[in-house]
Amino acid sequence: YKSRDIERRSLDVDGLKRSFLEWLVYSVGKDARAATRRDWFHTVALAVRDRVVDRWMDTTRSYYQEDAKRVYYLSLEFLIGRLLTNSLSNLGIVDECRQALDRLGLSMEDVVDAEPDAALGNGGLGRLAACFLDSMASQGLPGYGYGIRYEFGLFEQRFENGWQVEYPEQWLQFGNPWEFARPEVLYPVQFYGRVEEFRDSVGDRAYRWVDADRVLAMAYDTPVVGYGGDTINTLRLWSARATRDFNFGHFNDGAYMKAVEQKILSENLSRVLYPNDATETGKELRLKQEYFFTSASLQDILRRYLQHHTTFENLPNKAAIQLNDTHPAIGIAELMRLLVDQHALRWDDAWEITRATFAYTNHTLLPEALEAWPVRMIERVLPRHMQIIYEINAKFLNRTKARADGDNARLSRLSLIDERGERRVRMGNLAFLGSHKVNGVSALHTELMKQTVFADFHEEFPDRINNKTNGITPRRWLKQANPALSELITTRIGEGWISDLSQIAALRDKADDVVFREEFRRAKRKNKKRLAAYIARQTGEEVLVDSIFDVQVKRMHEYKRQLLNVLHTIALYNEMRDNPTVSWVPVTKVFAGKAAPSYHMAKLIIKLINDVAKVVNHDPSVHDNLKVVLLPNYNVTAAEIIIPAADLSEQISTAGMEASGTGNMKLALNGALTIGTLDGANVEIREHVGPDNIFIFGMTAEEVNDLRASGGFNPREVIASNPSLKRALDMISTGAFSPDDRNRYHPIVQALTDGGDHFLVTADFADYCRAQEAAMHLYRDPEEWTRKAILNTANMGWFSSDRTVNEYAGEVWDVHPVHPNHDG
Ligand code: DL6
Repeated sequence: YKSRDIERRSLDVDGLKRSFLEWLVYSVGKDARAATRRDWFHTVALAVRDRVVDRWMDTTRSYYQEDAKRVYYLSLEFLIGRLLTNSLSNLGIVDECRQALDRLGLSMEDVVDAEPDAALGNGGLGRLAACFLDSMASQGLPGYGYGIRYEFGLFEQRFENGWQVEYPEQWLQFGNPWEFARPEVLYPVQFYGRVEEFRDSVGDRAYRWVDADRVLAMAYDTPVVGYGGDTINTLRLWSARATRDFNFGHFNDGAYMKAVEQKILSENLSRVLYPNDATETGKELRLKQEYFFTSASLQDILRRYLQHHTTFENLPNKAAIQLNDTHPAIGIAELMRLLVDQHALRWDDAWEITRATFAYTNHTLLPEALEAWPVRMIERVLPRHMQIIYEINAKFLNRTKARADGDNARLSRLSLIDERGERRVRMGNLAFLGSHKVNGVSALHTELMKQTVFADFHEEFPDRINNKTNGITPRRWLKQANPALSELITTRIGEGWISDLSQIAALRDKADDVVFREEFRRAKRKNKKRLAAYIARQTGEEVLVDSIFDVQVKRMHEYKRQLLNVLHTIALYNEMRDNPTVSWVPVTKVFAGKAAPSYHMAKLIIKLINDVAKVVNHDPSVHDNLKVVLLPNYNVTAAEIIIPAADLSEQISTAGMEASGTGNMKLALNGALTIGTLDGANVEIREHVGPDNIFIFGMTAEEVNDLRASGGFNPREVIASNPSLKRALDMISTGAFSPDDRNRYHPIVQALTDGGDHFLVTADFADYCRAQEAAMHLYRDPEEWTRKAILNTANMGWFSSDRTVNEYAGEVWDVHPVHPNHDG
């Protein structure tokens, strides 16, 4: 037994190989002859998991023994991606694993490719949560992620005749070797019912929530391996289970079938992730999901706290709860309910504790994305919470200055209840009021929060809003995704950058080193070949490796302005056709991204990109100088192939609308030059990489605001004065790309013309084309291009999510690293 125990921890090639063979036979139940790639993936994942478990328990035990303050990151989304390379890399055994597999006649790539991509998120917000998990563990911070174990992740996107079609993403179909089911960690979560008033033991008025439906939340834990393997944190995801009443009840025939239906309905809570990005649709199931995971997480947090404490006044000293957007904001009312109704605290004490425990991150200012639940729905689904929200609101409004000043308009803006039209609970206001700190995700976004959505709250609580510019983990987004570049960097400056990305600044000097530039280009070319092969596999299209890889990868959304890029593509296509003798810089336009299934305009834009690709890619008159590809099913795994290969990074949102962006950071870190507006974190990227090393164009957020406010913007005038824009739009509207349905793109043309062009695509078109020309001109000078690319990589150190979480730890959470004891 003992020797097996040692075997399980062994990190050398022989030990790994023996473990693989043992796991294959005794856990996967196959022999080497019959094993598929998937079997091998499960085998290797289980063997790697073995190497993590002791350290995981050490970590948890150290937190417990030190009664350390923990941070709990509550997020409806964790866009984790694959974990095998990540775990091997953070444990420092990638080569050992490769060799062990090699000895078994297996290729590491094949095994890695058999892992499904865990897409439990839509886009930026979910991926940020995953980067934070990596950074917290890598910094030794006691951090827990809490979320939902969706049975189906974000849908799988396929193109059928150029249109997006959604298929279920069955990532759990063959089991998940990374997780540990915890059937004993089970919490009841209630819905519906009514509230009963009664007198408590000292005669005070008290409330209880009765006649409610119950669902159980069951925990699944996934270890989060920090870099170096010292700290292994926990991601706890909740799965819905019907209560035992169902399993052990006695039914007559009719009741039995009803009960089975009931069981299925209650377990639907963790069935599927809502595929929205920046738009919410007010669905009851979504509200229930939010409450489900928040309530289970809070019960778990309180249980952990009560292992060391008997009263609650120390809760804020032991637990920091971060709300990833308003999705878990109902937690503020839930903690109040738990403290007041279940633990009999006085309201004011409970409120003080709640506020000191929670902090809230806002990720968008788009009005349609600000959650506001109908009062009638909350009253029905969570009746006690509605009462609590009213009470919080009444006490707050009674105290505000607005009341004293008689400023009713301000008072109604501050209210938790929006009284215009159907009455709704403004979750942003609840999150703001119930938190001691509220942050935006880039400097510009935080400023705009103060000026717009939270202007009144900011006036009321001037110290509460703070900025925490997003970051990305250099482990996944440089070390793992880009081995060619990361090995080159390590040979020149050592490997300190992996855990302290500020050290990458040591590359600045190398930008002037001709040999280094050559090597940097070689690494990029290797990545471009890899992407070209991927493009060929996915789309059948052959692209020139030496063309500019001009990349726009992100969710499809009008504010992100894929349309601006498409219009430029068409304009460039026309220029190339008009001037066939000019020696053009070849360009490959790479797009990828999913559209929310109900977002018709975004889906039409997808079809347009595919239609434009069909025409451009098959036109011999452009001599392969222009290719357009839209890669299907963009996810973390695809991003890891696309991003390291990019030359040009498209970050072209209407200024003021992209809260931060994180793809912009990943691309610049991998040596792509940004073409972008002064929006979100682009502003800070420009400051760091230097204005000479980025292509900035377009209106500023202030100019956008002024133009919109003036009401004087007329897209028709702009179009009429720009022949290349007019020609591109005419082609779209007359069916040049849709001969089978010439009116197909009428809604797009309409939106850009008589619709008023809300996202100012036409307004920024000319300057965007100027910036594109500057990029193409620079690309003709490989030395100069590479010099700037190196300066991008070298100057992105500040955008590590390690920096971001350290700022949160110091300024919001007040949590400190704990060094687990691995000797016990
Ligand atoms: O903060 C992460 C990420 C930002 O980088 C993006 O700019 C922003 O659009 C995104 N927001 C969302 C919106 N969802 N909500 N709510 O994903 O957050």
